[in-house]
Parts: sequence; structure tokens; C-alpha cells
Amino acid sequence: AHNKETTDGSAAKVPAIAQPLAEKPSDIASNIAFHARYSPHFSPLKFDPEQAYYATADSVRDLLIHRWNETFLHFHKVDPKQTYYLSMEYLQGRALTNAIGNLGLSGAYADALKKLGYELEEIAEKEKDAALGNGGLGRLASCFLDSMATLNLPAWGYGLRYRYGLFKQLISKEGQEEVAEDWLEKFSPWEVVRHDVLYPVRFFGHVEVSPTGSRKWVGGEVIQALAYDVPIPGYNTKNTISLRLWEAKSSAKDFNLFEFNEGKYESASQLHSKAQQICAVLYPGDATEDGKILRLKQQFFLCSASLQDIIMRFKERREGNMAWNWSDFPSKVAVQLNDTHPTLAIPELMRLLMDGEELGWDEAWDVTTRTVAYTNHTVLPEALEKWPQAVMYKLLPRHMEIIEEIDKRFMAMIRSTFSSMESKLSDMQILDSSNPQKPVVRMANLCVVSSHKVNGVAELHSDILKADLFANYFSIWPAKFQNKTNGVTPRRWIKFCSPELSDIITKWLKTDGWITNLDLLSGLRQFADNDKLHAEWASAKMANKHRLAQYVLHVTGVSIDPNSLFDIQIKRIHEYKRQLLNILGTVYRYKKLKEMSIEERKKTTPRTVMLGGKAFATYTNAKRIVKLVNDVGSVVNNDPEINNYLKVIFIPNYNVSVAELLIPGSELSQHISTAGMEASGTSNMKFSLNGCLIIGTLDGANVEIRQEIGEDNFFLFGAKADEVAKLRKDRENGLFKPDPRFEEAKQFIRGGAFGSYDYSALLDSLEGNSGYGRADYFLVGYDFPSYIEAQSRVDEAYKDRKRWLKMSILSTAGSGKFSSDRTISQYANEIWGIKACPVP
Ligand code: T68
Repeated sequence: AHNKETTDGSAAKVPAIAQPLAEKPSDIASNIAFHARYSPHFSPLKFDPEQAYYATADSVRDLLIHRWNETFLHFHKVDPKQTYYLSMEYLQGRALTNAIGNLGLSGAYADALKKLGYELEEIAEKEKDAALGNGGLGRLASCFLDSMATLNLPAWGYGLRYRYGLFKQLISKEGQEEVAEDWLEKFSPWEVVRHDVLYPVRFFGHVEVSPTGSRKWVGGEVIQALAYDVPIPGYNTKNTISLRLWEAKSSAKDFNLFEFNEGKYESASQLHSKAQQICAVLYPGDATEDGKILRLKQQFFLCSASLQDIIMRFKERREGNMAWNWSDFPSKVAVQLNDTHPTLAIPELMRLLMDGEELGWDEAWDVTTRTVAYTNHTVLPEALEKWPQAVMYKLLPRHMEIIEEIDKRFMAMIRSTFSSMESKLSDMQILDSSNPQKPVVRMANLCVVSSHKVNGVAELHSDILKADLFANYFSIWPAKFQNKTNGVTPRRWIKFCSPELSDIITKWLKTDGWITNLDLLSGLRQFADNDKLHAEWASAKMANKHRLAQYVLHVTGVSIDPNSLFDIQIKRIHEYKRQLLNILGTVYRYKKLKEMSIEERKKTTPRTVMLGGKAFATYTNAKRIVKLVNDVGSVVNNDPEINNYLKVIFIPNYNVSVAELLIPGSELSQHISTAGMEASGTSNMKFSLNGCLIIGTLDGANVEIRQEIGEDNFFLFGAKADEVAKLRKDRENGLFKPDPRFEEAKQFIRGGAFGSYDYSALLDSLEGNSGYGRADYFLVGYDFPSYIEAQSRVDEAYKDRKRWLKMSILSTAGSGKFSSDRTISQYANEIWGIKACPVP
């Protein structure tokens, strides 16, 4: 049914088209060829790698849609309690390799593509990353979806279909430049538009009170939310769940044909362009009032569309059953808020129940609070969302009424039930009008008051929530607070990104059961000294390092030595994450190398220091850090005396697929935030799972990783979380004496060793005399000496190959706890109360 003209001529003959659901290589090849011809996305007669990618994706999609429909029907029939994960962000990355792997068809697809003249890896690279998220929070949501599907849980993800996701980072002489990244440029084979799933979402307008006293939100502008579904296949199961992304649309009746024909093109399609703005970009800048309104519109759009959909499904499943009651809702629906971004789900659920379904306040409140739970991801005060009340009144007048009522009732409850807490009321209140010029709504407070559970994302972080950020609430509602230490999916983060190492693990454990039961990795401990395992482990790691070195050469033009220690720090650029500590340490290393004799240099451990990450477009100091890393790299990498011992690489445009290359090739990774500031971190888990050692502070999940893999296998340094406040005070009181090595490193930069750019504004932020009002708030100076010393311990350890390999194996062996399967099971059992619902 097809012949060579569907291929570029290099492809072998492929057999006739078989049934559409192909799972054998010959059938798959035929199915891919079928799609190349009959699901064309390009002009005919070509079959280049990109077309091969789309045709392959289309063929995988057939399999997913089949499983997806079965899953949906099964859930519909069983009607289990279901979780809805509300998140403004999903960092999905690429889907093809993951989908094929989860279907258990990696070998079959690789063979099929060979028949067509292609390598699976080669065509997989044609896929664009779906980067509908900023960083850890978004990637966590994506790992959670993979685990929910794999554990057969009845769960759905809800998000927004941003036209432009996270920006693409270009690096020039000036530093970072941002450009829009068009992940939908051609089209995404992984989304299915549901033309029948459409809900109205209102903005602005006013509240109308009927003679009976009931209240209705009317007027304003109404925009349609249209569903795009992305299939999420579980690993080794039929279950395939949905990520439902909302797109904003206006309808034909909003188009003023009369005005248009009069030549008033802009006003004729006003609502159309307003709709387009809503999902135009991930995280629009919110420095201006318009920016704030847009961000709030996005948040409400997600909440309102998702809740209408959830309520519709709840009712649909009760059709014909006269006995149901709204108080059953929480036994069928769990809503999880991924940070405060979807907080408006709370007043929106209240509104839909009261104004739409005519429940009274008490009943609506009971249903809402038993349905909603909240995860906190940060304690940084500047990252806690506070919306100006004025903006909220304008955009969401009915919701503001409801929030006021929640606040009023909460305060009355405190006064009557917890009178000893009255003095704390102003901290606990949802509405903060302490600044009469700028009264705000504290979204985290609204979440804590209205949720039945509140959780942090690592033990230390959850302890800080209870002892500090939410201490007052904890004292009245101790049972509300939980910990759910983050995790990562072992499918994407080792099995598929490091197949060589995975095969070795499977061989030594004599089972691949670890892929869904990561605790089994502890079985590697007994082989930690085994020479044969060491040889295999080292060779897999070396292969990954070679692959990484090729990539670095390709994107930076710099060649790096796979025999040097690969030292990596990849994450969003932020002062609290302290990339500046890393680069100052590297500058210090460079200076010392310069001062050494050739003989001395030869005794050192050669290193390749790699940093990658994006700076928020308006975050000036973060952008200066990016530039500094690049400037240091230009000098060091071109210094013929030194570049055999040290290279400094800035990896441009860090994203999920770049991480999939970097992490398997890493040997040391840096997780060096000021203690108490990184809620958890999740890349630390990915690195240690891949046998990479960690240099880090006692912060976030580092604490638990170190516990699991053993203190001897973790390069610890720095102040502890409970010392930080006093150290800052001491600093203010002039009690801090900087280490001379710290002064030396800064001075070297100030002296122009890395070019003429004036880094004084950046370096001044580390001094006592900066005028920033918070001299070295992140304690880079305080931690510098212990950091340098920990780095020397790394250098020594690396010289002892056997010891290093043993530590590497023990890192993997101790990573079992950090599977997102474990995290999600805990959410399912301890917060959501949902059970597995496998498709038979
Ligand atoms: C991260 N938070 C935490 N926030 O920083 C990290 N924020 O420690 C943790 O491991 C991870 O969440 C998962 O729990 C974020 O990534 C954001 O990206 C973000 C986005 C918009 C507004 C505020």
C-alpha cells in the first residue's frame, strides 16, 4: 500500500499496512509509513528526519489513544474518588522516547525505524521541548503525572496551554538574551483538541442581588475555555491518564462584523485579542498593573474552567441516580493546589456551589474544605503571592466578597475558639490592610485556612513551615500539616536517559523491578566493592561523559576532556541557589592553579565545571551571574597554561532534554543553597540516582539524601538552617570577619582578570557596605571557606578511583526513597484518599 516515495530513498522496503494498532516492528514500520502518507503534516513525497518524527509520533499516538479511551471508560464505569492536580506549570519536555518506553516498545520502535532508515535517537531529537513551566515546581508536576499513571491512580492534571512557554536563552557577549520559544511552531502530535469541552469564564463585571438575597456575578467579559488533552501513559500498564490544558477562545458572536466592515478592525475583534492574551505566555511580567491583571486572569481561567469540568463530571457520573448529595462531592473529588497559583479554586468552588447549585454557606464551605489541599513550595517572603485587593475587586468582584466572608468567619472562629491567638490575628488574617495605600490578599493564608491538608516538600521545609511561616496555624490545627518529600520519576530520569547504567543495574539486581519499586536499588549496596561492577559502572559513566562532551562541543565550541571530573550545577539562576559561590570558588581555583608550578599543577584533579540555567528576564543580579560565568569561561578555557586542568562551561538554554544529557554524564553536582531557603530541590535526586556525588549544604532534600546514601558519601559544608538568622544578625553588628581567600577571589574579579565589565554592583551585594540593606543576605562569604575545603575533599576523593566508584554506586543504591512513585503513593493515601483503578 505504500512504496519508496514515502521515504527519502535511503529507507528499505516496508511491508503493507497492517491493522492500526501495531506493536511488532514490522507492523510498526508499516504504521509509521501509513501515517507519513495519510496523516501528512508536510508536502508529500518527503520522508526526512522531521517527517519521520511526526509519522512515528502519530503511530505512537494511535496506541495511546486506544489505552486512553479504555482508561477513561473504566474510570467512568467504576466511578472512583479522583484527584485533580491543579498547576499553572508543567515542564513536560519531550514525549516520544518516554511514551515508547512506557509502552514497553523501545526495542520494537528502534527496529521499525531502522527498517525505514532511521535511528530512534536521531528522530526523537526533532521534537521540541514542551516547557510550560519555570523550574522545579513545573517539573515536579510532570513527574507526578507519570507516577499517577504508572500507579493506576484515577487522577487528572489541569493546566494552561501557553502559546509560548519558557523563553529560549541565547548567550552573547552581553550575557543572557531571551527570545520567545515556539513549541507549537509546527504542531504538537501529543495534544487532542476536544471541541465539545468548552466552558465560559467571566472577568470583571459586578454582583447582582436578587429580591430573595441570592447573589449572581454578571456582566464583564466572557471568554471560552477550550480543552486540549495530552495523554500521559503509565509505565508497564494500560492506564493512560490526561493532562487537560485550557486554551482561551472567543466565539463568533463576539466578533463585530458590522464594525469590521466599517474598517474598525481592532475594535471589531477586541475580545478575540483579549482571549489570545490569556494563554500567550508562561508567567507574564507582573511589575505593572496590567501585568498583574493578566497573571491573575490566567490563574482564574485555570481554576474556573477546571472546576466547571470537575463538577460537570461529578454530576454526569450521578445521572439517573436520585440519591446523590453534594456532601458526597469530597468522597469523589480531591483537588490539589500546586502552590498558591491556583488558590482561586477555593472561592470559585464556593461560588459555583452557592450561586450555581444553590448550596448555603455552611454546606458549600464544608464541601470546599474537605475537597481542597495545598502544597507549599517556598518560604522566600518575596515569592509568597499577595494580590492587591483593588485588582481583585475589579477582576473578580464576587470572589472578593467570598474571600471577605471567609476571612470574617475565620477571625470570629479564632476569637471564639482560640482566644489566646488573638494577638496573632493580624498575621493570620487573609486580608492584609496594614498598608492602607496597598491592601492585599495573602493567598497562602487563604490556602491554609481553606484546605484540609497543607504540606511542604521535604522534611526540613515542612518543619520550617510548622515552626516559622505557618507556626500560628500549626498551633491551632496541628493535624492539618504534613510532609511529602518530593521525588522524581525513575523512568525519565534513569531508565530512558541512561539506558546503559539501567541495564547494568538490572543485570546486577537480576530484575528490572526497581523501575517501579525503586527501593530495590538498595540491593546494589552488597556489590559496592565488586571490581567487576566497578568496571561496568565506570564504562557506562564514561560513555555518558563522552556523549555529554560531544554535546558541549556542539553548543559551545569548547572541547572538554572526558577524563576530567565533570562538575555540574544546573537550575534556575537565583541568589539563594548561590551560583555565585560556585563561580567564586572556581575563580579561586583558577588563581591558585596560576600560582602553581607545572609539577604542582600535574598533581591536581582536572575539572570541568559546568553551569546552566535561566535568569528571570528582569532579575538583574541573576543576569550578571550568567555573564560572569561566561566571562570566566572565556578566560580560563583559552588559557593554555591552565585549560588542561580547568574548564568552565556555561550550558546555554538549559531545559528538560538538556538535563537528560547532563545528569547521566555528571560525577559531582552542586546543591549549595543557603540553608533553609531551597524547599526541596529535585535535581539533587536525579543526580544521586545516576551515581553522581553531591557537594551541598544541609538544605531541602539534601538532608534526606545524605541520610539515605550515608554521610561519608556526601560532601557537606556550610551553615545550618537554624544558624542562619544569628549569622545575619552578627553580620549586621559588624561581627563577621571575611576569610582572606574569599577576599582574594572577589579582588581578582574586581581587578579585571575576566574582562572589562564592571562587576562591582554584583560583588558589592556580598559586602557589608553595599547599601543594598541586606549585605550578603545569602551568606556566600560565611560559607566560602567551608565550601573551598569541601571542594578539596572532592579533589582528593576523585584521585582514588575505587573509592569514588564505590561512593557513586552507593549514591544510586541510596536513592530508592526519591522516586515520585513513593511521593504520589503518600499523597494518595494520606491526603487524597484515592485507590488504584487499573484498567483490566
Ligand atoms: C521549587 N519552586 C522550589 N517555583 O524552589 C524547589 N515560583 O526547592 C522545589 O524542589 C520545587 O519547587 C518542587 O517542589 C519553584 O520551582 C517556581 O517555579 C515558581 C513559579 C512561579 C512563581 C513562583
